[in-house]
Amino acid sequence: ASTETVLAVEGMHCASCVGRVEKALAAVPGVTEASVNLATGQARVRHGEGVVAPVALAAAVRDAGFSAVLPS
Ligand code: 9UX
Repeated sequence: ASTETVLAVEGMHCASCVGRVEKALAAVPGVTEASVNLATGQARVRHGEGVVAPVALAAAVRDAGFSAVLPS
């Protein structure tokens, strides 16, 4: 089964930022789809259930140069 994790991304200012975050998230093993909304800062990440640790997604976003907050 697959599930979705939603992160709040801070620090994006243009479409290019969105592309960088989407690419970083999509590169995390187990992720099948990542879409980022620039206006809301919301990143929706589709991945296998139990396959991806949410902290790994946040780490990927941070490695790409942005801030990420996981849902509480
Ligand atoms: Mo756009 Mo983002 O010019 O880090 S790429 S602001």
